[in-house]
Amino acid sequence: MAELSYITAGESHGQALITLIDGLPAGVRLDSEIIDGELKRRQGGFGRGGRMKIETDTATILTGVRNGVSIGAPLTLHIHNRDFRINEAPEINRPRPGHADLAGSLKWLTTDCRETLERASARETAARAAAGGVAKCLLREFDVQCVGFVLSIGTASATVADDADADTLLSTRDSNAVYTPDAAAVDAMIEQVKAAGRDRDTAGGVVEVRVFGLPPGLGSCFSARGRLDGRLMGAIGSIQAFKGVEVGLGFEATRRPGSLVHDAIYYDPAKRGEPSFGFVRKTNNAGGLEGGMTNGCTLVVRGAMKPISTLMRGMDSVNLKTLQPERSDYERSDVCAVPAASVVAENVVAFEIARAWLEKFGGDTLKEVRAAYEHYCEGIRRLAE
Ligand code: EPS
Repeated sequence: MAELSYITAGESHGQALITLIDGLPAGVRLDSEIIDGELKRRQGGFGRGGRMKIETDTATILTGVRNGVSIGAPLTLHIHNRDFRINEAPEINRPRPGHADLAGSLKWLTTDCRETLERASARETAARAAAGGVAKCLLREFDVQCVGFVLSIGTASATVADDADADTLLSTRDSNAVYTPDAAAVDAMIEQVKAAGRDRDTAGGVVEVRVFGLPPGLGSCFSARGRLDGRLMGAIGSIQAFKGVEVGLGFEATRRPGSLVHDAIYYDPAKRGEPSFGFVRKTNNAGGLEGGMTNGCTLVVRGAMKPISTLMRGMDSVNLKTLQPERSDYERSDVCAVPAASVVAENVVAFEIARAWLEKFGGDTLKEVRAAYEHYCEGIRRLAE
């Protein structure tokens, strides 16, 4: 039984994107509506550019499946690129500040940034969203729900209640073009994107992911690798253009005394049937993680996305062929991909949670995973007997 893992392959303007997932147990129903739903949402959001009008991302599951159900073998997903022109696309010699262009060209000893940017492009996040979609097919079996949304774009911020439930977040988030659960913040966020577009500039923002329904004890405090907070930070920090990650209160915790940071523990027998098993908190400043493990509260993690580095107005750069100062290259780009990035963040978090889930409850089949989970829950319920 392998650890749940995935790798992606594929270039922005290559033939296709591929996701290869290993370690998924047999017996998981792979729902195309879920996987393609993630892909569709990732393509949307106010601020996207011309490329998303060309592509219609859907995933074909090539291997590891029989009649729509996983068989436990490696799973391969294929997303076709309509804009497939990698061999004809022109050279890029004037690196865009903020993109992988310069560092990659030096690393791979070339003056053509395209050698690097084709793979560095955030197009790759479609393949990650597909991996997250598969993870969600597992997690829904246990009523675990991951909800990603936009918290801010530029200086426009949403206000989101700490105790909002998943359905409340989803209903507002899915009814506006910036994927935020605060209807009152939508116009201001859209205006931030429009203003950036008018300036031939780009806009960044903050996304948040909450995970509902997690039992305590996923992850481990016994090793650096086992700590789930580190893994989630790594997963979000590895998304293209992300420059910061917070769990729970995050950096705000440093400005408060411990008594106003840590979430006091109470026991409420009426809540024994909930993921907290009755060990309740009045606050969730820890964001559902203590000692690198889930604690039964909602998991809360945020990521900061810088503005996209392909600017219509360009920036000062250097031509790698002539070493003369020139403006950076521009072909086409999004003005803002923060809504799309909220979908990617939701999905990379879903995958990390699924991985941690299988570490604790793993088995060759979904049946065994379910039995291990139920056995564990029973163990917690009987702790104080
Ligand atoms: C990207 C550049 C743009 C974006 C792309 C990321 O693509 P193109 O160069 O084809 O216009 O649209 O994002 C996607 C294609 C996507 O699917 O999200 C970049 O350079 O990072």
